[in-house]
Amino acid sequence: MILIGASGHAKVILDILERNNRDIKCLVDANPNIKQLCGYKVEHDADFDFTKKQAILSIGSNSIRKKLAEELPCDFVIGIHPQSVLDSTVSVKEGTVIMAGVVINRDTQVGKHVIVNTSASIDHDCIVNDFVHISPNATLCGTVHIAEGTHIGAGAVVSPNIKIGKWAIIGAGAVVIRDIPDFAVVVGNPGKIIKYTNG
Ligand code: JB2
Repeated sequence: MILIGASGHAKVILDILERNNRDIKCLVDANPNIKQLCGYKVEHDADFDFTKKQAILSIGSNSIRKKLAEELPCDFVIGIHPQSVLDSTVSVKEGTVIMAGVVINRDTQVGKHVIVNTSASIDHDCIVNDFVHISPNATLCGTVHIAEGTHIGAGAVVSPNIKIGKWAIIGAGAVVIRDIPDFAVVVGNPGKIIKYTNG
């Protein structure tokens, strides 16, 4: 299989794949100056045939992952660290990665090309949509819904039953106690909207 993107996020995913004994052929990066990562060869988009390659998009940007997922003719696969704990009822779609120390509880649904980063905690009945990033140590309490493309910052806490719109950004350490609309940027405790992104 291959990883698309050869920088910091790829290093963490390489560790997951090695622990799962996956056969990693190479990484592929847009930057022709990157020749290798962690001892693996790095190929480049311009002269690489992506067709039917088993792949994970190892790029932290939610919008770039969405663009490449729609463009590239790969077979996207899931990466789950063996030291994560997922209830047997949890569903996870293609391209998603689950890092070390993550706990996901009963009846939660995780979409495609999601990053559930190191030691994040997602309680029961949550819905985490496509291209979301839940950063390290973030906490989603029960029945939280996160719409497409939203970034939950490191250590943020989202109270039970909260709905967060699409392509929002929740700052590191924020505590979200009210529903958040699409494209909002939220910081602080209690979390307040300081501006809106362009999507
Ligand atoms: O179209 C593309 C493309 N666009 C960007 N095709 C390919 N094959 N590669 C692409 N890239 C590559 O993704 C860039 O050239 C770059 O090497 C890589 C993105 O690396 P960056 O250093 O921006 O960060 P990252 O995505 O590895 O990690 C970020 O997100 C993680 C979740 C960082 O913020 C990390 O700290 C974070 N843990």
